[in-house]
Amino acid sequence: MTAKKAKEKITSGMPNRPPVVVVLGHVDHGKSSLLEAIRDFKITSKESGGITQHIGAYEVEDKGKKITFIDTPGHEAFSAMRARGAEVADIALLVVDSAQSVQPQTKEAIMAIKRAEIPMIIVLNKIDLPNANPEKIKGELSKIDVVVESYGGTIPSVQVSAKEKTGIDELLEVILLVADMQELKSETNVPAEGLIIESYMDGSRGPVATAIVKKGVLKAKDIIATDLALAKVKSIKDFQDKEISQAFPSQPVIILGFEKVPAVGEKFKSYKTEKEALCEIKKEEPKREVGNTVLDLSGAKKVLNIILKGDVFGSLEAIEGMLKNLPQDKVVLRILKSEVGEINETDAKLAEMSKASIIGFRVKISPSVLKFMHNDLTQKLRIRTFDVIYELIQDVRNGLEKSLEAEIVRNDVGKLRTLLVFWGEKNRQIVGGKVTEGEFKKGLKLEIFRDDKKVGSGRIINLQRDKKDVDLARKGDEAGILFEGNIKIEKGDIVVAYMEERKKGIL
Ligand SMILES: Nc1nc2c(ncn2[C@@H]2O[C@H](COP(=O)(O)OP(=O)(O)OP(=O)(O)O)[C@@H](O)[C@H]2O)c(=O)[nH]1
Ligand SMILES: [Mg+2]
Repeated sequence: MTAKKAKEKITSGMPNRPPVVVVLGHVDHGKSSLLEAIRDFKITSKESGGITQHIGAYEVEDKGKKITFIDTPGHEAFSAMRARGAEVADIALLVVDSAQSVQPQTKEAIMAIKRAEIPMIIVLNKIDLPNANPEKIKGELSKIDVVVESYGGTIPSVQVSAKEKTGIDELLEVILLVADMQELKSETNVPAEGLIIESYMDGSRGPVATAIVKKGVLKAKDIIATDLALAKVKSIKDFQDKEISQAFPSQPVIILGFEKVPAVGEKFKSYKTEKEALCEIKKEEPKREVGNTVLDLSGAKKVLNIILKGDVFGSLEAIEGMLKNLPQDKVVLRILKSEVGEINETDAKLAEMSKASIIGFRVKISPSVLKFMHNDLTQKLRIRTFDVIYELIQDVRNGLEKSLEAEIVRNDVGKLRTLLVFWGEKNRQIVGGKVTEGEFKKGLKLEIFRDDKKVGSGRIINLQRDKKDVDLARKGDEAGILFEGNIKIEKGDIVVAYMEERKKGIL
């Protein structure tokens, strides 16, 4: 919609607004490829390993009608992003790989769509594959209460190939049809309102937020505020980073001018004056869950400190969520700080002070820190950066395991009843007895029991059978032991032989 056309609409009452369509589905089922096919615009090529790890918003125009699309990641870590995507959308596309089956995140997406109470369209993708079986998918979906039209339900389904760009026209038609039925209207003569769907700190531009306008017209130079952050808008850009003067309902925008990075999921509103906006801002930041968890350090647990830096809020949230799920019975993972932005000197100082590792996700290390690392001969500063979320998680897991001391595991090997004490001196004795359980070997550690109570310990210096040195005596054998220990063994004592094994720490 051009600004002029929109203006005409404002004057003629409640204008229509384009649908906001969220693309949801299991990892690798082809969400980004579908958007790429729709927009004929390379999105996937920019991603690390083709895995979407952030939320993206795009606008397309079909037969003069606009549609806003929100791409979401399918990886299990990003459930909050998917829920947020469904929350801001009018319609959901549920993408399912026709050659596969309904997967965990397919189900999770269905739950998010149902919670958001928006209509869904099933997109049966990868129909070009020889083993594609869309009927099987429809059957699976109907079993979980998602019944498509051809199965007697009300949910439209479309078969597409994002790769071969087939079925795209039909899909767009269905989207516009569903949108028409929703009669999406929006007030434009009210203060602008919207939802932040992604945010990050840009080295040169400062805080950058991606938002969807929900109501009103957002203009460059507006004063807006979320619950926590104020912005005297410096500029607004469309999804392609092109400067625009105003943005209308349903439009995805990039907003520059926030004083600090607003949190994803926050609503923003525009205000007449800065004073009015400031009144609405909450003074206290809500405590972030992970970083501020009160740790139960009773039982002398070990603690591994880390500092997390990420490209966008959404990925930090996902990483924190996954880290929280690592087993922490033996070592506690403490996230000292979790922040958007590059790894800077403040992080390095905090890391040094608290003996923490710095873990970066799709962020750079500032030149001053790099220089410091270069000169740090002792290599005390541990900084690692990652592009793929599960590599990061694996690294932290390895760190936790490494910090565990090897556990010593004790295994009982044999039992002997003492029948005779031959000889003794200071801490040595020769005793004879019968092996009643297991076996006895030279070198094993021993514990001595009298009337079921442990009375001392020691080890086997030498072992004899029939007055000959042997390495082993089995159950039923009579054996002589040269014992060294802290007790005088008596006739009738029970001698237990055991082994100790050092086992690598397991979380
Ligand atoms: N044969 C075939 N392959 C496809 C099709 N659509 C996507 N793919 C392939 O499937 C893989 C995953 O595609 P993406 O678009 O990255 O999947 P996604 O759902 O966005 O994945 P995440 O964002 O990580 O959840 C890529 O290798 C694509 O080339 C299709 O229609 N046919
Ligand atoms: Mg993707």
